[in-house]
Amino acid sequence: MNGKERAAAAALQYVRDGMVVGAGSGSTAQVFLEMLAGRIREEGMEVSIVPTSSEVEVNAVRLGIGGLVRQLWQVDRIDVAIDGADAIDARRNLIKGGGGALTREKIVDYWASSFIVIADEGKVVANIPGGRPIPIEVLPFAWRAVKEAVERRLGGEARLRIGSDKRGPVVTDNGNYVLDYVHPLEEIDVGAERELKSIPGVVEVGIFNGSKVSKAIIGTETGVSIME
Ligand code: DER
Repeated sequence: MNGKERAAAAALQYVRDGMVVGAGSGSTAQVFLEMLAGRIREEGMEVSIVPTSSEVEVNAVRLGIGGLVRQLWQVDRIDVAIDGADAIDARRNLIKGGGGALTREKIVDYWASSFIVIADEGKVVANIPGGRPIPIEVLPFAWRAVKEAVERRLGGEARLRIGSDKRGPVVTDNGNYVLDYVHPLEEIDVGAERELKSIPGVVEVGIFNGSKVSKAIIGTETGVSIME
């Protein structure tokens, strides 16, 4: 097993029969979903799955558990959300949004009774953003205005995310664009989440406050370490 697999396998133990599970996006969360599908098939475990992106919905159908998918408005709670991260620091602050799903992820992750992050040790940084860009979901109408405002307030550069297999800007599941903001310093205060969110046209910011993270499971080549 690699770090992602070890973290995903460890997270599986926090899922119980009858739970409503928030399913994160990205490759690590996909490993978790595959393992969860296995438990469901082999043990007849009954859970509801709330996807955080169209990627997760498609994967659930592909894994034969599409019938367990519920839209967020169909459930009255999220018992546990399992999600990845682009970076995580010692206070469990996260950078998320590398996969462009940050808005639905934050809604599900922050609403969950328990929010568990799974990542390999390569995602651990001293302080966020740890050299990673900070994704910002913006209304298409406002992308240039937000870009200018962010650069004026915080310095650095905010780049419109352009598709690799799709020409033109990446469009999120919510019909918005993404700016990848490169902060000029190694560290950014977690309060920047609120400051950036206050800019008109910003839909969501890829800074997740560590106070919302119940635990982080960091997978290594030899085992897992838990941050809580
Ligand atoms: O987009 C996201 O927030 C994902 O969770 C991402 O940050 C983690 O993706 P990975 O598990 O493929 O590295």
